[in-house]
Amino acid sequence: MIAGLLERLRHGDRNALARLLSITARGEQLADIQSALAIPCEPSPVRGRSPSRVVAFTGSGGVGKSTLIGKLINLVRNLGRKVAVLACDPQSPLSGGALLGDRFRMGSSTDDGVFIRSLAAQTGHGAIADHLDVMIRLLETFGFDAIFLETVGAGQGDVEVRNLADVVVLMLQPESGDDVQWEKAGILECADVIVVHKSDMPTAEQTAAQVRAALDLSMGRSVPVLRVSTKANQGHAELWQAIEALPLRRRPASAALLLFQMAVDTLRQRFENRQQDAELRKLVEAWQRGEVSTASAVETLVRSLES
Ligand SMILES: Nc1nc2c(ncn2[C@@H]2O[C@H](COP(=O)(O)OP(=O)(O)OP(=O)(O)O)[C@@H](O)[C@H]2O)c(=O)[nH]1
Ligand SMILES: [Mg+2]
Repeated sequence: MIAGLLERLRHGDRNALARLLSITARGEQLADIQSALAIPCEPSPVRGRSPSRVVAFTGSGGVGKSTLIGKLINLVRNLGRKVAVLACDPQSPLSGGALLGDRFRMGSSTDDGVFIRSLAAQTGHGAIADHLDVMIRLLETFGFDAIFLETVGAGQGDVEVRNLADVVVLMLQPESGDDVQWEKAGILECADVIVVHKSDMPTAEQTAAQVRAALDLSMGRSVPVLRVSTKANQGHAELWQAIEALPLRRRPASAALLLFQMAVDTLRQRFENRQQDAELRKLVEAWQRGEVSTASAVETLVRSLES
């Protein structure tokens, strides 16, 4: 079934894409999906295309991520590119992400070059929805030129998102009281572009100056700090230019790495099937009592999962 769906996805079937994303979001048949993605397709309408640009927009709740993304969708569409959005929502898929969909739908409801999906982020897993890497690969395979991720900034989650995205756009707003937080959490270090959003507010320039000063103090690299107001319709072209000027950070997924991920999934499945195993229980107890070292317990566990 997965191979069939992927074949349809590769030929531009949006229903197949939607179904595969849902299956992935539920964590089902991941090994099948990953192995099917790893097999080069023949013939493929995607071949010869330049790789997708994955851009993460991160920042506190209410900073205006969805509104800004809605605006950028229009800008990117006007350049003739196809764009997909994965909006990670920490609470429920019905608030932030759906709101973004609503906003965009208000503008243009029948555009085939746009795809928006909201995802529930898992608690205890940063601000990132599970299996986001596989979802990005699915959207890439479909042929989107730009893939936007909306994630609520949460320190650790930002670090994770950096591994998935080519470009991380950190959004701040004037008078948010966020300034102490971002300096402490090292969040600035994860950003490739910093947006002071809602720059229609009077203290925006002051905030931008503070950010520039903090950057000068903490890092040697130069990070663009841009003022953008979606309300006043200012700064979006400059933002997109800054994003496009950055190199694509992600390397094409290596087949060896995909295979390794599948091996890990298989081992996890075996482990879950053996939770009640007496041998395993004995090993865990001995380790807890300090009778076997951690290194040796790990070796024994790996060997016991070999078949
Ligand atoms: N003043 C001003 N307000 C804005 C601007 N852009 C968005 N807003 C307002 O900011 C509020 C939050 O916007 P959202 O786009 O929902 O913010 P978000 O970061 O996606 O929020 P979450 O998804 O809840 O994390 C809304 O009330 C917007 O109308 C702007 O450029 N200027
Ligand atoms: Mg939002």
